[in-house]
Amino acid sequence: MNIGIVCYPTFGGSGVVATELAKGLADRGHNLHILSYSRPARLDSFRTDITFHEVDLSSYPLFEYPPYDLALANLMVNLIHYEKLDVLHVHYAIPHATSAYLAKRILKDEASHVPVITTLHGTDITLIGSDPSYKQVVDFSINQSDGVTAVSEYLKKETYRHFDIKKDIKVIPNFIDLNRFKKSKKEHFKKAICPEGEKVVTHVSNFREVKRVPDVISAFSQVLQSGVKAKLLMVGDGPDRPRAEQKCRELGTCDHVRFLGKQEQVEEVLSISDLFMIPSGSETFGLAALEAMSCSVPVVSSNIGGLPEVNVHDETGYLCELGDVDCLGRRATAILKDEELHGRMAQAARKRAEMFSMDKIVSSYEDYYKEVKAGL
Ligand code: GMT
Repeated sequence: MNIGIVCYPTFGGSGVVATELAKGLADRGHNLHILSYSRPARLDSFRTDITFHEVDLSSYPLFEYPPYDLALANLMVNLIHYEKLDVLHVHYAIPHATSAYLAKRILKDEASHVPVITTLHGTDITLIGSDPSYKQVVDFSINQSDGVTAVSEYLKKETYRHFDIKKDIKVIPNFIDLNRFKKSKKEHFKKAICPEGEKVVTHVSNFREVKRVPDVISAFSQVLQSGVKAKLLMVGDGPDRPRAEQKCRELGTCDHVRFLGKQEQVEEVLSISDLFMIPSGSETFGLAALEAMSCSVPVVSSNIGGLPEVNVHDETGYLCELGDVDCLGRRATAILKDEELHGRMAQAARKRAEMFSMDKIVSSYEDYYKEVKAGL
């Protein structure tokens, strides 16, 4: 099949999932076209079976805000027409599902056999999508898609709660490349960061407010107070990084905290990690937690959204109520202090990650494309 995949190019989860899906589908012999405003971070090597198409946003003095959704729709029209797309799969509803609707309307019969599949990822529903400025358009565009998937049961329920969706939403969870994300020996790296054999606590995110990064710093400070020798690795960057840095200055823990910025090879950092902390205020899945688990790293997370569908309490780690920093610190300390418990959870984490194997989930998408196409 010729498959068009539309996504945001950033390090954010939806862009990662879309790009990894494109690679997985190309590995199965499909021809992939990725549409975005710049080359996705995870599209890191040259492949003849994946073509990247940059959305061309011509600027004009009249446009304080260039109409990205129109330029994207125009590119979709061209790809359906010239590249003979069989499927158009958009990741993140805003504005991708709306542009896809417009492209199909422009092409009329010529595109009637091309299903538009919209995958909902999270903030397109829970934060931005339900904002009154976008709600009507998002509702309409999801209903106009030929197929709709959500990355967790939680997100499916939230979508029905926020919108008047007439369609069946299929849950296809996010996935992980188990060969890439596995614990590998990085002793030199660990020695450099932890010369005294300290334990490593890691957090990975885009440092937006919703990730509650200052909570990670506070909980880690409790770990240190309990007497555990540890280092905290903060991977990623974003608006709340200064707040997190300020927090460690206030708590006097900066000597034990390293802000590593954005990293391409997160699996290398996870390979030397003993614990992953994700205290988000909202998370429809928590791909970062799954990446850690796949590297045999137990997770301490908040008990919200789709996180309990990934991190199983008392098995792969612990869940704490939202904002309960004390619980995060206590649970992290318990895992780091008890080798037997740590070993058991690390093993269970990897085992749980295997349920989200790339192979299995890419097949689910492939089957879903065929099913929706057959129903057109
Ligand atoms: O988490 C973010 O801020 C980025 C966002 C995105 O759209 O890229 O992530 C969402 O999609 C990911 C992939 O499906 C999920 O793993 C994240 O949980 C979800 N984020 C939120 O719901 C806040």
